[in-house]
Amino acid sequence: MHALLVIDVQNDFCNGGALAVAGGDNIVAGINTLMGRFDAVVLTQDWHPAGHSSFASSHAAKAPYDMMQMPYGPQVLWPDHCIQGTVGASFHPVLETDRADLVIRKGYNPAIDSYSAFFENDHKTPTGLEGYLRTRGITDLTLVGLALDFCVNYSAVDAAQLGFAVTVNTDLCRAIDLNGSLAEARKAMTGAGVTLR
Ligand code: VGL
Ligand code: ZN
Repeated sequence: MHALLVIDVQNDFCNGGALAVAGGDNIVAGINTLMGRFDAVVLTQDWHPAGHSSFASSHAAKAPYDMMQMPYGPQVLWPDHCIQGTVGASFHPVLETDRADLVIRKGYNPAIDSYSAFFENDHKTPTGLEGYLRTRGITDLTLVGLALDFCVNYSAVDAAQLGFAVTVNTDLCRAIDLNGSLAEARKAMTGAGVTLR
């Protein structure tokens, strides 16, 4: 059983969004086309409360893209994005969300960011996605979406470490590429046994 995992194809990561990823809009049609070829389709949705600890605006004297030491490790501080219930948090209007078996939300814990669809950034708190996939008999995962060097990367590495056979279709991803994060992400994914194609 092979699932398509569509990471964070939301308005705030697309053209005009609060944390727009260059070319984000251009992958949506291709993702829709892919959906029909899998046994299951899962969408993730970045879903932060206002005032989330990953927002630069939540910290005095911090600007977007600064780093901050959190109890769980270093964290990039982002512009406010994907706030629960806002248009920015909604899926891209062209994404065929009706075809999803499951939508899994993440990043709702005010104190911990969650790049990965499997674990929050403390690398311990599960989202529940692993149990869903296993109980459905899914062994193989293909990942697409935004952003390749953050949420796709963390999700792919966690999935591989959990024992899933993981492919990232990089044509249907776009990256933020912050201070070499794309090259680092490619190395992390390859090192974890993820197939990039
Ligand atoms: C993401 C930064 C902050 C992502 C989410 O989807 O890659 N990046 N929140
Ligand atoms: Zn986020």
